[in-house]
Amino acid sequence: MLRDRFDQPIGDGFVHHGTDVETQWQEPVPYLTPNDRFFVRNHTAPPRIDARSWRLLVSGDGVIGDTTYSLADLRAFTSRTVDRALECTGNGRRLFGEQQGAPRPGTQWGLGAIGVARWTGVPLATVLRHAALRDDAVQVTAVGLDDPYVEEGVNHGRVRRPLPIAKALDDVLVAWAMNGEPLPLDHGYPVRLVVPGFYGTYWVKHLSEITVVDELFAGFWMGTAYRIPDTMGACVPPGTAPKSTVPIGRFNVRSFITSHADAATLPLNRETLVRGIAFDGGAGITEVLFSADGGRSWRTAQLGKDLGNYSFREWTLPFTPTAAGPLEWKVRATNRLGESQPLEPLWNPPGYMRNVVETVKVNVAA
Ligand SMILES: Nc1nc2c(c(=O)[nH]1)N[C@H]1C(S)=C(S)[C@@H](COP(=O)(O)O)O[C@H]1N2
Ligand SMILES: [Mo]
Repeated sequence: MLRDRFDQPIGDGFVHHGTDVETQWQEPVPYLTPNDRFFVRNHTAPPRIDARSWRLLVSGDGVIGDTTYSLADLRAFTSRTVDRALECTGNGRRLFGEQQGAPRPGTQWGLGAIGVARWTGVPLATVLRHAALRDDAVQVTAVGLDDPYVEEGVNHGRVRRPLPIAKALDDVLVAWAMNGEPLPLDHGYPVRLVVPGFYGTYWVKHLSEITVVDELFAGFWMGTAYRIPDTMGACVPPGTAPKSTVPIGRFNVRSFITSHADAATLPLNRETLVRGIAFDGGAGITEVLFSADGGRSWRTAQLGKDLGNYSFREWTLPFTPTAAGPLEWKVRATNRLGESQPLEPLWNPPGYMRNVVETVKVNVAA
């Protein structure tokens, strides 16, 4: 259960991490993640907003004058409904500690800080053009209405995240519905951004203002938070202090085994169907390889139906163990751009954008 009132706690079916909750995989993984199973990342708490008096303000040097929109104004534009995955930048962070012996600070997510939902809203491009966008606009910053985020006594202000103008005009939605229902409190009621293929930090919830600027904004939310070493293309050994950083952007290619967890037991000489999901930042998954021997040999998994480049790509592989004892399973996906997953993790101080080939350790019963 997800709360629809403030006096209710978020219910069962989740792994709890303070103000955040993590999805527990169901088998088979549903095509769309139900609202009451969808992970939540709240820096503070959802604000109390009356949708009737709520307004979105579009302002800044990048537009000719300020414009405000009510929910009815937004709904009056031509809307779109799309299926898009939302992944937290820190998804899998706990595994840096568990699997690589290099724990990272922040929400200790397993692999459940991702879901796919059907979002309905108006293209941000429609709103920006209606608000008379100027040619020299370079960046669009969305601000949320939840309380300012305070970390170790430092007030970083309200959650906000600047988007490059090209992405803002491409496929971003100003959304009010999730899986056919009004946005739940914890998922951004009444309106949030949907930023296809980009990590969750860009998907600002409880939207209040969109500021369009003709100069780049830095500040905490862009200059400090959610950045990774610019060496992410190469392997950085744990503990390396990055010389310079770049903002995080598109989802990395990833794949998970969802049918079996660590310490699962399999019967000897009997076929087991191994299954899981793969996804990337929108290019589309073309291949999933599975290893039952810790990465020494690989077999090609069967890909499920292509449900669109921003949905999960299901994969399956029938496997018959022929000897008793422990096995190390690994899964590795590749996308249409030829991007794949590294065998060694690309380590970074905040534990972002994990996409190392994950390992599940199972046992074959004698
Ligand atoms: N206003 C607001 N927007 C926010 C956040 C937040 O704390 N406040 N968290 C961001 C982060 S880090 C993520 S991963 C996603 C999570 O969206 P969800 O809670 O709907 O799953 O929302 C983003 N938008
Ligand atoms: Mo996140």
